[in-house]
Amino acid sequence: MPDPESSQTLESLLNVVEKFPPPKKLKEQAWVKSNKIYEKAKRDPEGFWAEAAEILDWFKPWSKVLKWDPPDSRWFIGGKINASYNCLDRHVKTWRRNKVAIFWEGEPGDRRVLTYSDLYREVNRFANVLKKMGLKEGDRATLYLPMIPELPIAMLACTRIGVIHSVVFAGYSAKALQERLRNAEARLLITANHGYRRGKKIPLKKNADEALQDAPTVEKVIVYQRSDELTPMKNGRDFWWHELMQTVPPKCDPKPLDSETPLFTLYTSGTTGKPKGIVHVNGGYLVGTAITQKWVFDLKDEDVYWCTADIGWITGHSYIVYGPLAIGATEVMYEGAPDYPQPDRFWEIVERYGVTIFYTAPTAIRAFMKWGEEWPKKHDLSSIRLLGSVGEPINPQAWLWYRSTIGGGKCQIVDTWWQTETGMILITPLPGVTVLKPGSATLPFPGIEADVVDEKGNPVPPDRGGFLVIKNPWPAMLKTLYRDPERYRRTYWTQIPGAYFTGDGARKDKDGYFWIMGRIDDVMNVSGHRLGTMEVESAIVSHPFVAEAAVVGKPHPVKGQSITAYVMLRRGVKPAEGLKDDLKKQVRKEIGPIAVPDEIYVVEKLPKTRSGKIMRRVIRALISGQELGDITTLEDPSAVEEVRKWLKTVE
Ligand code: 7RM
Repeated sequence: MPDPESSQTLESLLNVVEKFPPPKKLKEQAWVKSNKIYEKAKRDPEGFWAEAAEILDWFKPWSKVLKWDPPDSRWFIGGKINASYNCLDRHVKTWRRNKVAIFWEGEPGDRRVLTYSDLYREVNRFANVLKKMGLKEGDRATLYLPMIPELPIAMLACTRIGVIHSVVFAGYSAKALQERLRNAEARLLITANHGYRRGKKIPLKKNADEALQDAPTVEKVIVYQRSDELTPMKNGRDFWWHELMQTVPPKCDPKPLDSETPLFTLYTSGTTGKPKGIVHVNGGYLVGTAITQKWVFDLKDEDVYWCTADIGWITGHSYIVYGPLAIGATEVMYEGAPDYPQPDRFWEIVERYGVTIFYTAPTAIRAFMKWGEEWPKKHDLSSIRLLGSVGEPINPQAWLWYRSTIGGGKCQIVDTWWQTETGMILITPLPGVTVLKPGSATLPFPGIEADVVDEKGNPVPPDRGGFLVIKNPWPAMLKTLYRDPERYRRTYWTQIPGAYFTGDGARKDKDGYFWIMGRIDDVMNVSGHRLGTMEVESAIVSHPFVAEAAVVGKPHPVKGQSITAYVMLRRGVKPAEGLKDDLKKQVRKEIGPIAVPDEIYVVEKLPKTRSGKIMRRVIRALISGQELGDITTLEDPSAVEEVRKWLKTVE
């Protein structure tokens, strides 16, 4: 078990910053006005979640809120529900039918506005397309699409008929897509001829063709035509989205699904080279995302909400697709990069649509700081009333800059801690209630019991580092890992007795506020992207010249972490000119551009423990310049010395 104290950051600094109580105006109109809700939820968590579940429309009410048989949870037992019905049908029956659901903007500047009725029509038809392709409840469809409205349309169409979607981030390579198609045993792949990123075309269909060379379960491919550019189509396998849409009837009834039927799988990085297929189900996930969307973002019908994440990650699933649409929100969706064509693209969008709630990642905020205030200053951002942060710890300096420069000094910031696995936000301020401390995700959401413990599961004293755990079940919790229940149990439920192990280190201050310190396992967080060190290592090792590799995350002022790789070559191989570039290419090919190391060092040997494990943690601590005081209790001190010596020979 790794030592959480080794990832302690900025502790003394964090203690001295100012506090920010909710302004009166915000408090008066907020959905949650009083902190009594915490008491209430604590007294009767199941009653609390039962009430929360009223936020949705159920075809059949559940008979029991929770059956908790650790590590297996069942929520809203016996209930029948449909996500697409909740996100669409129930809104088009009301005044919201012509309300804007999505203001969409493509990177090249194309724009589309979709009302709830528009989305409803597209989703109905596309659900019929899926049926026509022979898909039925329980089948898997993999979605490899850019940030275009067709992505949420395809997701909702899947949920309409009980098809389990598996979205693969469009920045992943053909190889990574192939691995995910194979693991999910997908019958259908939905993609586009290409996407756009920083003005360049990303050849999605070409990648898909490459992936499909060895993904035998995939029978058919649907291709959305993002531009006029054509792509080779394989007869009998590949179909154009727009052609299929013309061949099907306009209506498709939503299928009432059991609360516990899978809604989607989403792959995320863990501590081995093999990504984990996180499984979320219909009932609990939708309750958890809808209630947090409403309360954490204090989202009202009049708001224009914008979450800048990519739907390829969990943040986009929960807080672009299911959360906002379930509660009938109006939102912005943007396809491309924040600095294309210029570093004010986001602010131009905020101004154009009058965004009122803006949710982004610390890495983006630090990039904006670097680019300079002149870019946001060019635009009228006064519509913004609430800010959000997610994906990694936000340093107080970035927090304060975000509040003053983007929020005009008047906005609260919700720093939301959660994970792919948790499905919903678990540690967060409630904007009308919580006194903020810059850099702290503050307190567990009502009904959530989080703590900071040692490896035996005992709570550590205030202001001491430990493992962040969740002590009771919550509705949007993952159910299992796709086709690997044993890994599910082992990864999350055996490390700390009686609790869900998050993999994060944290401390709690005297007021009970949580300060998340980041991952304590072999998972990196690079520009808010979660990547396993072993995933990157196995990509590097797949190069024929490489014998072994050690990959570590190193603190980086903008990205949070950057990737450093130490590489040992096979016997007889000389480090030739261009080798490092080849290795970078290899990683790009195996995983995608997000995983390419910033630094690669060719070394003679790698420091290992006696049992043969690479001492990544010691390397990481030393290259981060961290205090090693506590590492020695868990690690052989001579190992630390050895790595220290070894590092000297490297750089
Ligand atoms: C939502 C998401 C999860 C990991 C998690 C943390 C880190 C996320 C925060 C944060 C500090 C936050 N899902 N993390 N949010 N750390 N403060 N507000 O990012 O599965 O991709 O990553 O991200 O380490 O374990 S994720």
